[in-house]
Amino acid sequence: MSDRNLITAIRAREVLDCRGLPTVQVDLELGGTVTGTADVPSGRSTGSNEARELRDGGERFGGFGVLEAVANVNGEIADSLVGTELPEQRALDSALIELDGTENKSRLGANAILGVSLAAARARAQAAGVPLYRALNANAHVLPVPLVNLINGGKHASNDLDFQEFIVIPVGADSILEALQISTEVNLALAEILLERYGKSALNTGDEGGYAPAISSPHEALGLLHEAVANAGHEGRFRYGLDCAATHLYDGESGTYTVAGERYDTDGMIELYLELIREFDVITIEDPLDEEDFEGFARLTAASGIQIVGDDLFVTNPKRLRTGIDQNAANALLWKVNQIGTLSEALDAAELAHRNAYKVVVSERSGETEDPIIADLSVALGAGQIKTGAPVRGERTSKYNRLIRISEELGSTAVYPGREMAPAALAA
Ligand code: 2PG
Ligand code: MG
Repeated sequence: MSDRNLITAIRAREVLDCRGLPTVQVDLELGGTVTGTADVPSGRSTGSNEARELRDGGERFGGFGVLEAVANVNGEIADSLVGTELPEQRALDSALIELDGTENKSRLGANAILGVSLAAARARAQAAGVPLYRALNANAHVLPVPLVNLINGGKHASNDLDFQEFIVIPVGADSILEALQISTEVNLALAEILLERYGKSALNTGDEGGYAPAISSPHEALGLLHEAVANAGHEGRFRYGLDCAATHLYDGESGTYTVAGERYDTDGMIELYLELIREFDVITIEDPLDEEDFEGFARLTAASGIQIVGDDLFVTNPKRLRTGIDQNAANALLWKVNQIGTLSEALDAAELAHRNAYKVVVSERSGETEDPIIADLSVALGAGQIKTGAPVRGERTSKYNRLIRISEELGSTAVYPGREMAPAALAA
């Protein structure tokens, strides 16, 4: 190891995310010359088993300040690392976990730890003179198919839609650029329909930039997406997806979910999903049931034959994913680095998923900054799918625009696996 790998500084600060709430930004400097910087994302519809982000409480920023996490980076973490050689990612992350000493990173804060973990990965790539996706995977060449969230509901919007995300999937595009073009055309067509049918207020948007019309029925929302695809002239090139975030619709006492004013037990929810799948070409559903209902997930996975994704169910945690795999609970992992709190543990979860024929969907959080790191991570993983909101607003477009640059860098080696996601008969 040379001086180039010497950690010469670690600095954190409080910056703002797209919701106007504070988050942690970390610089990690190597050899006095190269600095890797990373911002930490944050969720609103969080799973109860996620690693714990530290929030200050009190009056500043309504209690959402992160000065304590910042102080933990600038103090304890910097004290233990500055002046040492930057180890491999796994050794660094293990050292951070050990320093924290808790099961869920609640002492130093998952936001403090993840900021350092990601900034180190960036610094290492920069020192090597290669993009992050290449530093993490010498063979990286698969661009992800975007799961584009055009209608927002649930905790992400102030309307009466209970499901959180209504998604279009440009499976019939030939490249990421074309995927973004046709998805944006659909979004423009959707705006016209909404304006005409429901008036100006239907063009208000939710946390991830999707429209938040005053409707409540999932059938109506999916119907709108179909109409928008047809009006944009792209019929047959899209499939559809949902993130129901159903943990937040579940009442543990009665064992029921409330959707559009109706109550459903688990069997009723499964029936509802099977109906939506048949009627609307839905090919992926995330968090269809409560975060502890591995058994219900397994029944839906078997009955539906489509992609069932665990988000709050797995929280990017290899242990919970293992439980899910053993019970055939799902067939895809939603992958969010801040749910687990270090890059290495998140990579372990992705590897476990891939080894067990689970798909991996790399995901944003509702609280993002302009940091595009998940674009690089999705390509590094060869995940084949990314969920990063509507194609609007800087914190979402930064990821899409980074994918465009990566696809240019990959040139003719780039693969866009859209048609692999749709049934052959429909993909032609
Ligand atoms: C989700 C995410 C991101 P949040 O549920 O999948 O879309 O939302 O970051 O609020 O948990
Ligand atoms: Mg989710």
